[in-house]
Amino acid sequence: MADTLTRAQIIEGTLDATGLSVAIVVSRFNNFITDRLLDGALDTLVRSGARAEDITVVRVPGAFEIPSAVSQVLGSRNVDAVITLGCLIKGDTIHFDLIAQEVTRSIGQLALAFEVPISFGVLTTDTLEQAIHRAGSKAGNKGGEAALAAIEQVRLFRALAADARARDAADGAGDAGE
Ligand code: INI
Repeated sequence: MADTLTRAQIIEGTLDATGLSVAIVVSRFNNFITDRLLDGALDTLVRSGARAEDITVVRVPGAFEIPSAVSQVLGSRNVDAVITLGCLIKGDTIHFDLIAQEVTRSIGQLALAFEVPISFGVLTTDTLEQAIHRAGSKAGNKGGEAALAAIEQVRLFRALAADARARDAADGAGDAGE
């Protein structure tokens, strides 16, 4: 297995955000949590090489509004990636389940429909305590993780495109020799 992996072609993204322009769509609902997620995402982007001037923060009322805002951003701006941040905390009704499912599914669909990477930093937790743990304390900062995922996907997509071009060029050179 280890030997196969040594000889296999491995394509993966780096965590270099130099020169990238990124939109962050963040919801205000539970803003004491989403503000921390935003801090984590901004900090990670800048530490990874992005310029503050190349980051756009789009605020929406609640998690439910995130997918439609992502769609608008991608239709109107030239960005390399979109980071989505929100916080859904389970209540006593099925409201949470309905919104959580819809938001997750819609962001996934957008990620497939657009060629721009979209990362998922929407917390869906049973309790406020769990959300706090994921917004910069015990369980890290999911905003920062979503930023890293977005950067890596941009670099991966570019590496895949470069690999495809190199293989096309090699095929063309082979054809010319025939
Ligand atoms: N929005 C959230 O972002 N998190 C929640 O926990 C939440 N709860 O529990 O209701 C929530 N509801 C609002 C929703 O996202 C929409 O903004 C609202 O329904 C208006 O469309």
